[in-house]
Amino acid sequence: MSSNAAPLAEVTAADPRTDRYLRAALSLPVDVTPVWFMRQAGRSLPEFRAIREHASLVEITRDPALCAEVTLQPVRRLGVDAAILFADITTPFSGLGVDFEIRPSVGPVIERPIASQADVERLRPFEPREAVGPLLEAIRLIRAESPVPLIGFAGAPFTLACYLIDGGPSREFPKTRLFMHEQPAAWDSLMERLVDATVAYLSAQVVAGAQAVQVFDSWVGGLGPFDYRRSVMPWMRRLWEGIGRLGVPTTHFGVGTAGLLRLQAQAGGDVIGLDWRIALDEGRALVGDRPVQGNLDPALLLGPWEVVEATTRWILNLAAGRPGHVFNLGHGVLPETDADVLRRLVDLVHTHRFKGA
Ligand code: 1CP
Repeated sequence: MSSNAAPLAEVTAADPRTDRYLRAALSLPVDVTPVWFMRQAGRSLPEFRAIREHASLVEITRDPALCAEVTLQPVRRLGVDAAILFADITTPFSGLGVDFEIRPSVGPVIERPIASQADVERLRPFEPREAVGPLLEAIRLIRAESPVPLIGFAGAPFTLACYLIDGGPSREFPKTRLFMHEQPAAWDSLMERLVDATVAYLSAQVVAGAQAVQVFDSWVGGLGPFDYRRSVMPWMRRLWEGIGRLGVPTTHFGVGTAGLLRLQAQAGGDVIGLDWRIALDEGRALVGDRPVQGNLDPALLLGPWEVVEATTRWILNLAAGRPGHVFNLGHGVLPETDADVLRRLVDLVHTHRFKGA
C-alpha cells in the first residue's frame, strides 16, 4: 500500500461495513462476507429513476453533487459494503476526442467508429482533470459522506475497443475481432493509447479518493485463449503494472471467462471476478487461490426467492469461510430487479454462517 492510499488506516470502526470490502479484497479475515452489486446504482432504484427523469447519465456525471447522490443511493437503501462511482465505461471517451451518446434501452453509440490507423492517430491524449473534472470532484464529495469504501472503475482496453470499433452494443463484436487480425499495428497503437488513458484515469480517481479500483473487461469472454494471449494479455499486463502502483486493491472482471481465468490472473489484479458459469471453488483454484468476487447469476433475482437463497448459500459454502471472497452478482443487476430483493440478499449474505465442510 502506498502512503497516498492508506485505505485501512482511514476507516473508522463506527460502521462495521467500513472496511469489510477492502479487507476481503486483500485476503484478510472479515466479520461477515462483504457484498456489493455491479450496476447497483441506477436502474432498479426508484429514487434513481426519479433523478433520471430530469437528468441524463452524461449530465449526472458532470454534476458532482448529483453524481455523489446517485452513487450513495444504493449504499443507503441496500446496505451494501462498497459504493461504486456512478459513471459509464464510455465516460472518458469525450476526453479522447470521441463523440458518442448513451441511447436509452440501447447503450453507448459512437458517432464515427474507428476503422483505421489514421482514426487511432486522431485520438487525443487523456488529461483527467480536463476530461472528467466534475467526476473527480464527485469522488471527493462521496468520500466525505460515504460510510463504506468507494470503488473507482474503468473499462478494460479490449472492452472499450469493442465500442470504439463496432460502434455500439453487440454480443459478438465482429469488427473488433477482424480489426485485431487485419490491422495488427493499428490495434497495438489503439491498445497502447487506451492503456495509457486508463492508467491516467484510474490514477486520477485514486488521487481524488477512490479506495479500490475495478477494471471491467466485460466482453473479453468472446475471445479464445490464443487471441487473448496474443492481442490482449500483453496490454493487460502493462495496465496492471501501472495501476498496481496505486496502492489500492484492484479487481479484474470479465463475463464468460471460465476459459480465460488463468490468463487473466496472470495478467494482473488482486481480486478476480467470476461470473456464474463456473463454481466458485473451481474458479478460485484456477486463479491460484487469489481473492475472488462473484458469483450469483443476476437473472435468478427475477425468480423465486427460495432459488436465490439456496444458490447464495451454495456459493457461500463453496467460499468456505476463508478470507478472500467478495460476494457479488456474476454480472450487473438487471434493470427489472426489485430493490427489495437486493436488500434481502445483502441481509442473507451478512447473516449466513459457514458451518464447515
Ligand atoms: O452501479 C452503477 O450502475 C454504476 C454505474 C455504471 C457502471 C459501473 C454504469 C451506468 N455503467 C457501468 C459500467 C458499464 N457500462 C459496463 C461494464 C459493466 C457491465 O459489463 O455491465 C459496460 C459494458 C457499459 C456499457 C453500457 N452503458 C451499457 C451496456 C451496453 C451493451 O453493450 O450491452 C449500457 C446499457 C450503458 C448505459 C448505462 N450505463 C450506466 C447506466 C445507469 C446506464 C443506463 C442508461 C441511462 O440511464 O441513461
